[in-house]
Amino acid sequence: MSSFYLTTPIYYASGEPHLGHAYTTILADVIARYRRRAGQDVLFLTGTDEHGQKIQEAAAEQGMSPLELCDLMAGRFEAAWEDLGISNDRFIRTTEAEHRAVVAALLERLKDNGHIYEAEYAGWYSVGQERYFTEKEIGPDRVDPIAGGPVQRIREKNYFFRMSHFQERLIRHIEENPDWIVPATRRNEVLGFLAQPLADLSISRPRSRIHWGIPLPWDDAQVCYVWVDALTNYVTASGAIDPDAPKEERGFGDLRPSRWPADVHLMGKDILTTHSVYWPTLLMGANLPLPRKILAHGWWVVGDTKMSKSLGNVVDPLDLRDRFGTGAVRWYLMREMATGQDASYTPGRFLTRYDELSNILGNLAHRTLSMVKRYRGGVVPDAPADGLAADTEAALTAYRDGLEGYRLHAGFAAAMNLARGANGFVEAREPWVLARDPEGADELDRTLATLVRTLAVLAAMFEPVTPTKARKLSMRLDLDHVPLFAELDALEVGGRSVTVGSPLFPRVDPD
Ligand code: ME8
Repeated sequence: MSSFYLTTPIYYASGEPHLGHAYTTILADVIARYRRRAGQDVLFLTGTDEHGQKIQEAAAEQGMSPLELCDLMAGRFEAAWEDLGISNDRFIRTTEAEHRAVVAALLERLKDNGHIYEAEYAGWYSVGQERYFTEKEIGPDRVDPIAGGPVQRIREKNYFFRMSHFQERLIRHIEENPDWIVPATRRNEVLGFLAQPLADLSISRPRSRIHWGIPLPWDDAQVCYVWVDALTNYVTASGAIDPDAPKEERGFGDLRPSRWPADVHLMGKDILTTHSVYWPTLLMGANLPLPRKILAHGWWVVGDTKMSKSLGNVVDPLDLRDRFGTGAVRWYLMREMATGQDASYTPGRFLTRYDELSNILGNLAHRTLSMVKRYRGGVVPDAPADGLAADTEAALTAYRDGLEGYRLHAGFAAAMNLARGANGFVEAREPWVLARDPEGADELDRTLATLVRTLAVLAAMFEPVTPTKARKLSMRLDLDHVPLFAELDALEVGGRSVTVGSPLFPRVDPD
């Protein structure tokens, strides 16, 4: 069985889960579910980023210890993911003992390989992004270029990683592997960034300033820089490094049997530089293989403004879920955002996407099942399900291309189009006319069999995005599970006893 390892960012334990975090996590979940159904052995990782200045300060503000805050927030993220139907195999927290030991082992390895040195550093630091920016990046107003927050001037002793040493190798890797960073616009951004000489990376902070971190194995007065700590989570969860083994057997160089390298790291475009420059060079320094793909998706805004706590416009995915259901939130996020581009949340667009579920897919299911009940006593006729064959084939091809090529919006558009086409098929065949015509019995049988078969195909296509509703639909079709793609060809619908039930996606009051 082939395996597939995918990751989301680990979210800062200082903030509440919001629509943006939900997007990346649902994107990962949909891919994970699709791959599992295609027979792959999936490892799907998410978690929380719990060290560093941001957490230390947030905890102090709330009168808690950093670990108390992290326990509370990790619990919130885990609960949110459960409510949104996330099927992660592991939830990692960077305060876990195993992770702390792997970070220490990685740092030690970088040092043993001669890539670490000590120096005095002065620069502009953003606590919001937990990173330094250059004079050029912060501009004349001296603000963090990603979120516009404050930066502070810091001068202190740090240890450095010779990131500059790997610049040429990284550029070559990106040029030789055009699909390594997707979409292409993001890849070009990274290449543009790498056109300037790459500075070395400060990888530690004095403990006198930041106590909340992992101490360097060789200098207890310094803690590991939070991004080096956080990025390492992907290796920790893979099992590639055994920090308890003797140094030469820990897994650097001769890779231990493990899930490393990851097949894809998913993230927003805000943290592309850390993932496509810091992370691969650190891996090169430690003699570890690079991840197979880095996907940076676009940014959710609200109307035309940035989502932010201070503006009070943060969209809570759990609120939407309480009103419309998990499937509706998942569908909206996957269908509305073209994977690499920005998207704007508006209640109107949300309702439009919900209406697709309700008026197209839900309606097709309801009318099909009702007609089987009304015209054939609830038993699917044993007739050739030979309508819509070309539409179904085309939809399945476009769907697979979309889900495997990280263009999920296009894949799901193809699925919804099939449902739309099936509604058109109902209008064209007019089963209510056939039912009154004694000569129409055969055609009515074939029409109903075709529609039921199409619903089974749609259940398979919608399972990754609306898993609960897909299961419900399958049960109503008298199937004991949502069919796998490999099972569709041989699937017999004739003779099954269907149940009509209540609408899958009930109409909502737009107010
Ligand atoms: O950056 N639109 O954590 P974070 C789209 N701890 N995606 C969004 C979004 C929005 N408006 N807002 C957030 C960190 N996201 C680090 C990561 S990884 C080793 C360490 C999503 O809590 C998107 O995936 O700030 C983005 O990259 C991530 O949340 C940032 O989460």
